[in-house]
Amino acid sequence: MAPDRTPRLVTVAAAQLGPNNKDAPREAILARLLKHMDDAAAQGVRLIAFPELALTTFFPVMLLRDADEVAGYFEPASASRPYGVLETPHGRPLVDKANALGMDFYLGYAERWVDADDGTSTDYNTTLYYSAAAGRAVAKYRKVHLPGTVEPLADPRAYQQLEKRYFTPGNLGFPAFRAPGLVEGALKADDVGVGGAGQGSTEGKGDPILGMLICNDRRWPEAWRSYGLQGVELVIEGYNTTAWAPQYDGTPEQQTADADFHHRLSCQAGSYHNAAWSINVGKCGEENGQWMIGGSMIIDPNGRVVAESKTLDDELVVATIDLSLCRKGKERVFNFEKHRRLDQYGIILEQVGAKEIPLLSRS
Ligand code: ING
Repeated sequence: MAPDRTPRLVTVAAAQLGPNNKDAPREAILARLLKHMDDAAAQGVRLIAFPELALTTFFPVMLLRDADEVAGYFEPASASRPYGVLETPHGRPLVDKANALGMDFYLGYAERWVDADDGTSTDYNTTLYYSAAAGRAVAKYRKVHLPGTVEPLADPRAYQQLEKRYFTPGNLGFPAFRAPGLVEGALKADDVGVGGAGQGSTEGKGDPILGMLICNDRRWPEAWRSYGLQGVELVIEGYNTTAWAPQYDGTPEQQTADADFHHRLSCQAGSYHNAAWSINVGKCGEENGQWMIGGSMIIDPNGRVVAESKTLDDELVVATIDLSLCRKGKERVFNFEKHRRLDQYGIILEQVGAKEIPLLSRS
């Protein structure tokens, strides 16, 4: 019997941002996000993705010693208000707009989680997914792979990357989730008989399975595969990626070309290796005197770029994606159940860093 390839169409958008310079008022940044949502709605978009740390400047490039100044970049969160950002003056308008337009959104922000019991706080580089159909945020992800250093590089000319200084590595794992209300006729748990129809008969028929990554995560295949093993159909990833830095070798042009290439390679490979669509959306351009790459892209489950940005500024990249195109890869080349060999992969979980194998002897 021919596999079911009924189209499961969703119109989505990568809402690329140009620079959020340090002195940019929160209101001005928020206005750009809201404009993106209005422009997206005019094109029938149902799901919009904003970059990593979309609400502020990418402050990890700066060595900030004033605790109050650092605190100003973070959004409140706690067990009683896990999505506190959505209740702030720069978050609530996004919810109101999403509800008015019937549009879901992925939003990157700096999260300060306060423990209700002992009052201690932990800082994460976080994203949330807001579902217009559910009328609430339905998922949170905290960036697992933090690049850069805790202490600033000594070279005064160096561009800093201090995410390990400001954030704690994510502790939520890679939790895939389903987004309701995006595809017609999605199968629900209630529709499956008490005995539960065989797994195969429900695969690729439910509400879309989504996964969230943040920036550097895209360079780690383990992150994508963790979602692939949950049946992910769409990975959303926002980023702020330095185009070049004076401390690295190569001209700014050469470094930027490499940064663009490695960005595209990582995203296309992640989508292809897990037979999933991806929305990859950057904050870019010259922010606080440092250049960040653009290259916001929507990539299909075959690894092909179906839409991409052309500028280094605010730019909406829109595509209507068919989630049923994931099925071929998931049922053939990347049918994990058929082809993966857990008994041979032990080293991947047993070892953190690379350990060179022994030297050859002279004899
Ligand atoms: N930025 C960069 C990124 O992974 C980086 C850091 C750039 C690491 C290039 C390695 C090479 O895109 C963030 N914010 O992770």
